[in-house]
Amino acid sequence: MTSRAETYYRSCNLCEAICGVEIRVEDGRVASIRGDREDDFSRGHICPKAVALQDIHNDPDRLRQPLRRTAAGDWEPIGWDAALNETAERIRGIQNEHGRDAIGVYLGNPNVHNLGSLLYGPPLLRSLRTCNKFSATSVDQLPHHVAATLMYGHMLLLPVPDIDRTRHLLVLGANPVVSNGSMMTAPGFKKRLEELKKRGGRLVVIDPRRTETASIADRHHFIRPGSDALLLMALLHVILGEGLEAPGPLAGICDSLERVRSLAEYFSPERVAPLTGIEREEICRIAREFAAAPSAVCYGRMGLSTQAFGGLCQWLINVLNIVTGNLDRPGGAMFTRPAVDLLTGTGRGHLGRRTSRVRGLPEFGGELPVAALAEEILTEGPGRIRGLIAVAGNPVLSTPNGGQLERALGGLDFMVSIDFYLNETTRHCDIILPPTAALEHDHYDLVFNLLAVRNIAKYSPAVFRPAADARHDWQILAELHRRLGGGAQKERLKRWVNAKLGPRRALDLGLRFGPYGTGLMPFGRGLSLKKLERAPHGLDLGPLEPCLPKRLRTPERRIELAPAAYVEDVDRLRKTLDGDAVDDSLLLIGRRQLRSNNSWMHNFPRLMGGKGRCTLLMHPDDAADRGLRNSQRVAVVSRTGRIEAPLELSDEVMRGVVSLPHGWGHHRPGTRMTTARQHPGVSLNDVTDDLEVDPLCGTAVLSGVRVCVERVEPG
Ligand SMILES: Nc1nc2c(c(=O)[nH]1)N[C@H]1C(S)=C(S)[C@@H](COP(=O)(O)OP(=O)(O)OC[C@H]3O[C@@H](n4cnc5c(=O)[nH]c(N)nc54)[C@H](O)[C@@H]3O)O[C@H]1N2
Ligand SMILES: Nc1nc2c(c(=O)[nH]1)N[C@H]1C(S)=C(S)[C@@H](COP(=O)(O)OP(=O)(O)OC[C@H]3O[C@@H](n4cnc5c(=O)[nH]c(N)nc54)[C@H](O)[C@@H]3O)O[C@H]1N2
Ligand code: SF4
Ligand SMILES: [Mo]
Repeated sequence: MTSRAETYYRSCNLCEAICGVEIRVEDGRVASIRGDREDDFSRGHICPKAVALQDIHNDPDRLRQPLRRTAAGDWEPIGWDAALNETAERIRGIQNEHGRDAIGVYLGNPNVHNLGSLLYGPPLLRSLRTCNKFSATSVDQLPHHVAATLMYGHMLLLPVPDIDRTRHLLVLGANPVVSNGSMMTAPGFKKRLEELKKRGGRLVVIDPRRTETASIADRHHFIRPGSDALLLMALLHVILGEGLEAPGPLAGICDSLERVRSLAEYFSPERVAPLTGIEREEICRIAREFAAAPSAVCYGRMGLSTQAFGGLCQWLINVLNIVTGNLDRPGGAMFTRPAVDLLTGTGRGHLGRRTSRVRGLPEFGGELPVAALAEEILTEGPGRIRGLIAVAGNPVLSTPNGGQLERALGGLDFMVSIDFYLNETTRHCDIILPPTAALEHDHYDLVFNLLAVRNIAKYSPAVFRPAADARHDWQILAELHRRLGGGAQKERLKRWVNAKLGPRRALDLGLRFGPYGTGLMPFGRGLSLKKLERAPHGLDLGPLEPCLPKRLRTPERRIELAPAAYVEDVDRLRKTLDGDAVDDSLLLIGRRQLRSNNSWMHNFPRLMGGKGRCTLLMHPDDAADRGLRNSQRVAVVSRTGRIEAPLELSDEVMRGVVSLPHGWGHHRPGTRMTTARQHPGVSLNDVTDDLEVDPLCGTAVLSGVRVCVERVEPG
């Protein structure tokens, strides 16, 4: 047999950095995966997870055929038609008997990394006409969308830090050196930071842990978890109180600056210092340096978004960038001009049109906060969820009070997951529909091009042909839609055509009619899929350019600096200053690790070497106070649960704070993930609390969870 070697160029779709990879295939197997040096955007950078793309492809535990639960509780493989028919029948049966809302939907994170799911998921969801839609957004970036909607008029008008040109980067609650950046697609973040420093720029990090990012910063300040909105208010207090604001050309299109000034007045540095743990002088210094920098950008991510004042935090970050003239200018926070522009054709976002049935949490853009999912299943009454469709999600490990959700899932009449693992969530299913994995389908990043620090576009061809009886995510979604949707003959024909065409056609149209597109001209010079396919390392469409007020989607193309929803919420923030001062309970925060990706990449031996990573970090003085020793097993206890983990003493966490990574807890019975089971760890979300949300937008509070830590007696 002759050996056949081929090289493929793609973007890694595992995280938001979308690094270019070069995949060499020999005799039908991956021979190597390397960073693609000719990809001008990622310049050869990859992290260890990229190499594991082949492990996902080859994993013997990966499901390759639909599974159905038998009466005895085992699993039997079944054919696609049978699986899809039964799924559609069960869903329709539940909706016919109990109403539309009796079917709930949960969409997990990998959906946004999958072109087919992005294109074929929404029509299926709409056709279900259920109010009970949930996703990972409400344990993640929801506050960013709320700010974009309320200030810029569209949930996807998300300003991106222009890190390649800025002179001053103020980071709160993000660890891009490990996470590789989020809501900011910037592969090789560490190198980009080094370049920032080389051009004389400054990096300041605010985080309760001296993270990998903080360690290379010019300055790092510990902050008491959950108090960032106070700090941000105080920064505005200093800037607006000392007349350091300089909104520049934005002044003419912004409303309510005086309102913000008067709101910030109360939050003086001396007032907030005791609660934040950052001294008054330091707060003034952070503010003055930010205002004085030739260009500056403030950026906050998971640690800010998933706290009790996450909504206010993301608003205040935008305000800070605006009043210092740093929105929409090079080196500040800028908007992209992606080749497929999602601003047309997607919802603008709206907050609180409806509320959830049981607790009255606000909906955003048609979705309810996932912190309410379990109670919507468990609480009797009309509109109770009795059946669940989960697509690429593992909410048992990734949403607050996972233990309660697990009990809820166990009591459903029907559950189906589109997922290729039998894991902590899918083990509760009646049917599992496994899609192809990344290397078997082509790809284009609709979402992350929108969030990239340069305007870029790249098409990734499939590396392997899927097995004859395999289905892509989009095919499963389209087939379910076809089976579920009733409607007129014309509608049915449309669905049938869509189920045949696939995402490529929609992508080509999106490119052709996008801002760089060639339209329908067969020989035009503009962008089309064909043109993109001729650029295997991707196309650079240039740096981010100022685009305001044109790109705003507010009625008058103006920016409201003080939307009513935020102004009202400031009262709640003010009250925290009047409350009890800091007590001595411990505040639990999360931490991401380079070789993990949320909950689902612990099944690859290549990423699992070394000592156990699921440890509880604690400051040595806190341990001494409690008589605890390094490496000792401790219990972490909260209202919702109790987990045990080895203690790791380190002064990289501030006093009063403990840290545990999320996405572990693979010991549950009935899963089929051999390697993950050997390194189970415990789930942080067994002790986070579904009742703790930011009431403004319903985002779960995952940071700063009050816990007790106790010694576990051996035996
Ligand atoms: N305490 C705490 N909780 C958190 C976080 C935290 O920082 N702390 N982070 C939150 C964040 S930011 C996020 S995004 C969420 C993630 O929450 P989820 O999206 O619910 O969880 P993941 O761990 O990403 O699980 C993804 C699932 O999709 C499957 N999958 C992977 N690729 C594909 C695919 O291409 N198609 C299909 N159909 N399935 C696929 C995997 O097998 C896995 O079951 O977790 C959140 N939860
Ligand atoms: N290796 C790896 N990369 C990933 C992921 C992964 O699981 N592993 N997940 C991907 C996903 S889905 C996302 S959304 C991104 C997230 O990307 P990031 O937000 O950059 O990642 P985190 O590590 O969650 O960073 C949150 C930081 O907030 C800090 N923090 C916690 N509470 C507070 C607080 O109250 N105030 C402040 N100021 N800081 C606080 C934490 O110590 C932590 O350093 O990462 C993505 N990339
Ligand atoms: S940083 Fe993200 S995109 Fe880049 S190789 Fe790692 S997982 Fe893939
Ligand atoms: Mo995320």
